[in-house]
Amino acid sequence: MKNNESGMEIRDPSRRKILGGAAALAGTGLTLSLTGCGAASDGKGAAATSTAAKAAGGSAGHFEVPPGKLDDYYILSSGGHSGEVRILGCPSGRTIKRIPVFNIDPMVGWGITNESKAIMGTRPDGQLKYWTGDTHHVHGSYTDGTYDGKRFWVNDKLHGRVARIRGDTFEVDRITELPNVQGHHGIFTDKRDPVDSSINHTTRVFAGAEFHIPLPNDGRDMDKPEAYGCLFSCLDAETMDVRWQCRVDGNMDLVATSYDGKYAASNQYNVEGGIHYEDMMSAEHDACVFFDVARIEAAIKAGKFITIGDSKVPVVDGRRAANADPATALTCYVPVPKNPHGVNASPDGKYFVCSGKLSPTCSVIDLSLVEKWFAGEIKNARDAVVAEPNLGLGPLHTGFDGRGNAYTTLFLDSKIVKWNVDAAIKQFKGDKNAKVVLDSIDVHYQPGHGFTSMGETKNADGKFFNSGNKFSKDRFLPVGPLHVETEQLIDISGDKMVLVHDHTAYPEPHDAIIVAADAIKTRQIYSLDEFPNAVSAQTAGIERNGNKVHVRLTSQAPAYSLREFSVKKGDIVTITLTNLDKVEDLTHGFGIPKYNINFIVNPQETKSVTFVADKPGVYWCYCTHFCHALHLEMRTRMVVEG
Ligand code: CUK
Ligand code: CUA
Ligand code: CA
Repeated sequence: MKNNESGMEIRDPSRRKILGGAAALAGTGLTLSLTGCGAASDGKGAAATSTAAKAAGGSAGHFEVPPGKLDDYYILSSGGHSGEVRILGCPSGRTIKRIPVFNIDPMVGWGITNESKAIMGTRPDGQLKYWTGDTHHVHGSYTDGTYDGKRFWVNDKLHGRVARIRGDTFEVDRITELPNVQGHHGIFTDKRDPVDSSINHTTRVFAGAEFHIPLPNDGRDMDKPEAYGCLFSCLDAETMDVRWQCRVDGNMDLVATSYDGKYAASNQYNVEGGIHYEDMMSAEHDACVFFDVARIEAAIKAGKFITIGDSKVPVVDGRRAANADPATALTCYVPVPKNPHGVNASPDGKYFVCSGKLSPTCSVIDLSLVEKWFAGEIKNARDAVVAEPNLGLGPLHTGFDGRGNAYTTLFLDSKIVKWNVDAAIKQFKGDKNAKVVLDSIDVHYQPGHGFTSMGETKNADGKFFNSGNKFSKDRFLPVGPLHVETEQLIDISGDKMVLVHDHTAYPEPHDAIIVAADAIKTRQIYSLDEFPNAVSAQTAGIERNGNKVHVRLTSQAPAYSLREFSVKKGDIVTITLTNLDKVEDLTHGFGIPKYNINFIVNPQETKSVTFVADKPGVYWCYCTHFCHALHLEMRTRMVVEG
């Protein structure tokens, strides 16, 4: 047995060989993004790891979900550059649903139907404005400090958007593009109203911008990086309008919110405003910036804001120079060691933990001391840091068990470390006997996000920790150069962490939340009157208006209401389809060969598509979703006359 730099046990030196190179370089802070790739491409290393993988166990058979039994939790996971969100069961790890969000998905017709295009946003010519996205963080609506299951939100880092997902159908109902923002990364809902303390549910969604850009980004200041800026945005949870933005010094990475509703926080890794990564690492300290939401909204009421470019959204000044006086400050910058990653709020409401990334530490920020800084009672914001335990190499994200313990992913060490927050505070005060690190477990490999069951609520139950690993190497059958990712579920209910199982993750999820199944109430079918364009037996048929043709169809297994319909070459055809079937899961599809039309209608749902009938001929529109013994016979014939 040996020790690494952080003083922790190394259980398997053979395994460390492949990661050792990475760990050794980590001290320079330069190699974080490179190390995983280096290790992953080391074929010998991969072989050497398999013993350790076995040693790490996977014994917890009692968490198996037997056939026919349901999971205890939903996992809502981002899908990274796939642009989607996934729903998994926990503890099984089974994938239950993929929700198209910023991507096109012919399975449901997302990005194909008129209704989904209206949500995604179109250009004047009717084409989608964007059909790519990069989702990182999913968070839910809260009531009384815990998930109410009503709604979920996810960010799009690529185009600076926020999408809202309905909790009853797990479908996207709104997408908002943030003005003057690039690299929108962190997102979090408020847990109660920051201004009206009688409102105990989510009213706002906060969004941080990671990349500096000219403000506005219209061609000005391109060679003047010092003029670039980053905006922190606040959306209205109900209307999805952007309520306000706050300009900060430095950039923003992850976002967390306080349980009292008053504060949102974002960790910053580029207080330097650097353009190249070495510039972004030049300062000894970066920061975790706290936003006093009530003060920001009061400043806007008092007219102390600007607008930027074409945007009408009020923008307040949250930069250091404008906020030097704590009594009026909108923002508080708490210095933390250089280039931190995730920030997470502890379920007792007391602490925000910034994971060190380039520093082997986590910084524990006491919210009550941040509050004291805003009240002018303490001078130095750094004094709000009450612990900085040394945990290992590459700490990225931290989850909590509700029993005072934290679980931090160590990217470079490929470990999860369990540590006690109170003990870390005692140690920081000088108690040399404080037992901070309680346990650690190898994960496979290079974990990014890690999250606990109900861990971002006051009902954190300390049952499971999910490690979202960035490299799977030898854990699954190889499928060519790119490997699927591994998520590892860990039982954290006892003193020792126990690996439950690996499940695969199609690249590449970042964050997720684990939500108790009983917090979510889904519906069985839609209701016809939710759709103003619903087709009934009376309105079904074909209607022509110049070269615009509207085909109104209903479906009822195993037939569409029209057996055939004719249009003329050049017609602009809209097909509206209402599924009259009322049985849960009795979904029909509608595909048109050669016309790129493919979508489904769930029971009692209505969708429409519009296209130009530019190819004469006979086209069998058919049901793509298996629905009935006569599913293959479920067709209608579209004749496009030349
Ligand atoms: S980030 Cu990816 S592992 Cu976008 Cu939450 Cu940390
Ligand atoms: Cu209707 Cu298959
Ligand atoms: Ca930095």
